[in-house]
Amino acid sequence: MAGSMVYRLQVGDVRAPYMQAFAAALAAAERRLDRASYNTIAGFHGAPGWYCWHHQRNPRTPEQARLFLPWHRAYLWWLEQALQDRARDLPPAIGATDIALPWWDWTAVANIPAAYRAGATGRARNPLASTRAYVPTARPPVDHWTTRAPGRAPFTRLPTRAQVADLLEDSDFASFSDRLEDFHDSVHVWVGGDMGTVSTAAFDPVFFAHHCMIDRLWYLWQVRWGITRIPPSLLNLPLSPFGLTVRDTLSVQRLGYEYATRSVGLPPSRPSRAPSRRGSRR
Ligand SMILES: [Cu+2]
Repeated sequence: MAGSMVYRLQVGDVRAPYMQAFAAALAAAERRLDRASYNTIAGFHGAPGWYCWHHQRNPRTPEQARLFLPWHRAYLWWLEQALQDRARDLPPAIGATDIALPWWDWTAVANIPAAYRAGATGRARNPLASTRAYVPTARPPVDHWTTRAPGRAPFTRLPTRAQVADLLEDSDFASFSDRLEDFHDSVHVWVGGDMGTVSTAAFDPVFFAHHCMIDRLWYLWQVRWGITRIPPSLLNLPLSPFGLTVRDTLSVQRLGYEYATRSVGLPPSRPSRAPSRRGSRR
């Protein structure tokens, strides 16, 4: 339910209750035609909204580039809220389960997660496998079912666990953000198809599982280094169109979600440096 705390979990079997609830809410959002529709929200990132801060149509100053993590955190939160609003459209048995975005740990699962592949549900259409990207006002107009070409881009590899562990040692926000953005880019290119193009990447539902992993890595970094370790000049910058500022995105608990710090896939943070989880909440 909107307003309560949800736990974001690793992408699991599509028959797991939390995955079913997520997929059902996503399918309900895909069916809508209004501002709460998946198509509208997907359109914020590239075509037709172009709100995303990491593409060339924005005059990219170094400062704006560092909005990469806060902007996408706000974006994920926006979709998660919209999906939680869909709970009331679902059968009670499914709608009673917390709806949260799952994350794809590409350091552990070096493939599109099974739940996001066609046929995973045994039904005619898996809402996580593909969605219809429809932007008639774009030039050229966009109207197709999203596709992928995983692993086919030459010279592109998914980031490794060792690379991510090394990255989390980087205490400088700007450097951490830029390095994480580079890893993020390679996953987009590795998935290919729509994910490889800024204009339509967010229409592919796996976009949000990928970005949830990116957001989780920022969260793990924050647990280790503290949530106030960010340039003060960024704090009051707006994150359009979400009505949030960078400051509003620093605490995931304030946004109504949590990641388990001991989730698989990453080594635990070093006890000598890690602030306690409670201590990092302010
Ligand atoms: Cu991205």
